[in-house]
Amino acid sequence: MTTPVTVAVTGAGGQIGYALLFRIASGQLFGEVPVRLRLLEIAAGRAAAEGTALELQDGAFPLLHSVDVTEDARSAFDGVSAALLVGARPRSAGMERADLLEANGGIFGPQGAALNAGAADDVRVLVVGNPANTNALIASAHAPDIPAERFTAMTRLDHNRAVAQLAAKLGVPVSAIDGVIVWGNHSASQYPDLSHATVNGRPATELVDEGWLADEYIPRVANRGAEIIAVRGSSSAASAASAAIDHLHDWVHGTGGHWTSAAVVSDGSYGVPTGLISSFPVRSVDGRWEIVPGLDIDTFSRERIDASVAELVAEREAVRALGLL
Ligand code: NAX
Repeated sequence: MTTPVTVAVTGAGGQIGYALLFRIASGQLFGEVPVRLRLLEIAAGRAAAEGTALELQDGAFPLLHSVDVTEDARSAFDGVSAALLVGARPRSAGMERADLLEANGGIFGPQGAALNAGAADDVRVLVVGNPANTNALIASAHAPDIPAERFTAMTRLDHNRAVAQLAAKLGVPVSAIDGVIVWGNHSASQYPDLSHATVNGRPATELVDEGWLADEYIPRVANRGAEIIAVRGSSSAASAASAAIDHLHDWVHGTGGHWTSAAVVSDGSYGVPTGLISSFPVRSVDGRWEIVPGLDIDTFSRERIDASVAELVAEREAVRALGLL
């Protein structure tokens, strides 16, 4: 039998965890490889995670080797090849941004240290819990023995939304669309960029007008999370889980010449300060994310990329000032 791969999911008792775990158990991340699942929760979410573990057992997934529920990050991350950091501290009423960053620093710093202590050499980390980019930066800073490029944050949901909204506007299947980019922070400042996108091989910018792009498309994609909450009554869950699967699947198996969007550590490309975890156009080649090089950036795009990156710089300064980096 093939050696099982160990995958940890934090916040496993939450709604994204519930949508995510069954897809991992069915082999959608690593393919035909047995999976050992580790579910990390805090005391308040433990019973929900235990219940999910029972249901995972009832799924009788041929590839599911085992499921363990724990409140201890070191046990959860011991030997993991993939860690999906979903659990985070949400903003409560009256909470300032600095308080939110500090509360999450208290989660992602120790989780980074626990990954550093015990993760497998090939570990890949995807941070979903918000503020995702900066939480990933904090975790990475506490894991000096794990290469920084193994820490990523999720903007794939934003990317998928950007592709789907363009497809809906033009009445084409999503498979007709290529070259969409989401830049910057996973927040309302993100920039969904169609300047390099194609639709059945034709430039998307020839098919949509600038007014729609600036006044409808960009705000709709950037604020889609709020739209889902308004309609559904709770935040995106299955689509977020699906995007997490897409991100890790592509990281492991490659993007086959196409590109997608992911928040990865900046090497200074496109004027994004080195070390920030920012969303870029990326390809996955030989199990590594590569930032797509050499794209022309027009003035409209430059302003929007700079605004979102400025927000990331401010978050980094805030967590530095709090001693979290
Ligand atoms: P839920 O509140 O349903 O679940 C979160 C779970 O995390 C809870 O069960 C809680 O007990 C657990 N948890 C909290 N602190 C923990 C810790 N230190 N260790 C382990 N578990 C912990 O939230 P859910 O809807 O599942 O969303 C999870 C996170 O994803 C939130 O931060 C949310 O903002 C973020 N999102 C990020 C998205 C992205 O595109 N990057 C999109 C979807 C989502 O909004």
